[in-house]
Amino acid sequence: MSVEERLNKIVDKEGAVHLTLIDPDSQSPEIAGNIAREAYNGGTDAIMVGGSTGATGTTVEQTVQAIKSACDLPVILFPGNAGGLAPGADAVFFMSLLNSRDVNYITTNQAIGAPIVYKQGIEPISMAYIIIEPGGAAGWVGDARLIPRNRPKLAVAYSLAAKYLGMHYIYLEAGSGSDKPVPVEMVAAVKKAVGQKTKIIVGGGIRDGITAKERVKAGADMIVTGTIVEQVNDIKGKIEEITEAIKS
Ligand code: 1GP
Repeated sequence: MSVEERLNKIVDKEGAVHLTLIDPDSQSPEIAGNIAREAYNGGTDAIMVGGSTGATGTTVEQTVQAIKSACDLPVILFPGNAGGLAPGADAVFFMSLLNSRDVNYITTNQAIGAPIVYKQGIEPISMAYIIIEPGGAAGWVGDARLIPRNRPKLAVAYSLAAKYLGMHYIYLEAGSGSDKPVPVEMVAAVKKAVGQKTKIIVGGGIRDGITAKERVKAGADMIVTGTIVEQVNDIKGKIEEITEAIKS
């Protein structure tokens, strides 16, 4: 079964998927492996590996290896650019930052990265990346024309464009460590427009079960959390709080 099929099956069966994001630039591969194991014990469904800065080459490769040996979860690359690709992962979110002003983040890194993905035999999962205010480092690095938080219609417009372009997943990103997660009204409007088949991922600034659950109730199929695993001592307990809140 492909990683995409596996994730979609979890959405069907359990109501939502939880993804733990590990930035290889934030800790040693060994600690990344420990975080992944704890998140696995807390019920997370897959590990994403990536970051906007410093997550390239051997740093990514060694982190992927450490996570693979620490737990039995799929590892999905979440590259900031083509340099974030590395062998050993199960899949890659093959994404285009649709609301970027910079063609590098819309199609050029994708063209540079595609032959690498092909050669390494990593499963590409087609994804639109849409950055919402405040946008964090990803918004700045990706030169995104940030979608205002009070303009759900603009998020819907980009999301429908993503669907019509054939993308399977749509990631609504508020930015890592954001003080404001993507508004519930925006998630609901996007889900209503794109329907069941296109999966909505929501991340950025989600730190507790209630915030995650509200977004799943609004229509998010997958929730990403990253920063919290770097902040709490009880990683398993924190991830459990979120997975228990979002799964039916
Ligand atoms: C960032 O959406 C992810 O790309 C996760 O955000 O670090 O705020 O959980 P946090």
